[in-house]
Amino acid sequence: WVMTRPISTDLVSEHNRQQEAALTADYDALAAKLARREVDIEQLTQAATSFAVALPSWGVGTGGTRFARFPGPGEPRTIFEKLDDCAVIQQLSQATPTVSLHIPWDRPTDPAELKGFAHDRGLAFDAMNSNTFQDQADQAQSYKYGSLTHTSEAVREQAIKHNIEVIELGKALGSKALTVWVGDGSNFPGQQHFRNSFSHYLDSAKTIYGALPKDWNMLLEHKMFEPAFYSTVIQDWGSSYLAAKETGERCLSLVDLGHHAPNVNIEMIVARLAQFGKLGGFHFNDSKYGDDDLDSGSIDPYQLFLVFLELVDFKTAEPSFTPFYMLDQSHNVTDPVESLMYSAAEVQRAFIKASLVDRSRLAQYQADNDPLMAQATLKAAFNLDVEPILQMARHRTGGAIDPIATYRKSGYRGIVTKQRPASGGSGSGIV
Ligand code: PSV
Ligand code: MN
Repeated sequence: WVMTRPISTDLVSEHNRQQEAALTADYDALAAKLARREVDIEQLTQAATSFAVALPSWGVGTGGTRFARFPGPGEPRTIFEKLDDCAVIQQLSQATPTVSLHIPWDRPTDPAELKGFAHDRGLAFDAMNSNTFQDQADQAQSYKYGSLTHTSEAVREQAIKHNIEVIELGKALGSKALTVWVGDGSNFPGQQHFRNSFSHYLDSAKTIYGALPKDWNMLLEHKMFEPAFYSTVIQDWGSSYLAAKETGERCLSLVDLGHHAPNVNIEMIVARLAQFGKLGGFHFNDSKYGDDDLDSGSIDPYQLFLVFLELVDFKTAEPSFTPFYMLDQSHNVTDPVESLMYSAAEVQRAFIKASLVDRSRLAQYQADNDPLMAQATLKAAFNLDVEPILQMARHRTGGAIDPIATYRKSGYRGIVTKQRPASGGSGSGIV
């Protein structure tokens, strides 16, 4: 078996060779600096090498808003082309070995064939995402007024059936989780009976959970608002926690960073869910105002670092803790391949910085009630430039020291633009 690599390995090696001397110098300097803090750089580089975040299949196409979508050149038209783009991201970044599929957007006609196609490109499948927030051409019931929480049993049954079908597809693809996000809610006070709709959700979730394989997790994703603007059934981590707890042991909460009000202390939500065994996964992205789906770390890298501070801390306490990490972003003005490579590295960077926080000092400052030095301990890690660690991790695993420059040099986008004629659609559209 020989892995299909979309970018010429000679080109990657050549590009890396040109950067190697600078990387060695930077890496050695950082190693010395870390050694003075009694931190072993090799352990961090090892941690960076093992770090992985899943790619959203929907993220490799150009996204849009409800006002417009400006398609980029060479957009993938099929799930196979999407996987080709994901393979580029993985080859150069070495941090994204899995893909999170959205059904029906990426429904495979032959799951075994798709699994083989992914495997040939060094990819596997992460959590499966169901979709009951849109109507499909062939469906009997409409989701206009909800899906898993709808007042009509027939609609709820259709939505449940869809989720079970997604589990079946995921089993064939080697996935281990189902992520459920519903847009159910209301636009008018009085439109919906709050308790009844939540009860319907709990009943539906339990039925879906009944079809979940023993080694799978069900991940419930909350979102404050949109598409329903007055109330949303699973609007916050409290509702998510309650639903996960009612549904079953392997039903956990998933935190999408963009699904909270501005300024909310998301890292504390993370800590709460973790403490009570209900933190199951993440959709990483960044936001300025709402669910902006901006690139991870582009607006508030400190928040991302603080989230990882909790994750690293909890992992130390509970070594079996292995949440699902996924990117969930909409790339409206950039080449999605570039954004995803850059974002994966931003998440990885937050993880590495959080890993080098001096925990015993922090604990001492907390015990001594020394707020200034406690936050200075965090800043000492956050302010350090760990780029050489990320570069070295990529270099050692066959990736690119500078993924974006290598990708641009490869001319991949130009090549696929010739192979993939424009699909034409420039209307509005979510991803
Ligand atoms: C909803 O806004 C969401 O975050 C869910 O994860 C969906 O699956 C995804 O975005 C759809 O783009
Ligand atoms: Mn999401």
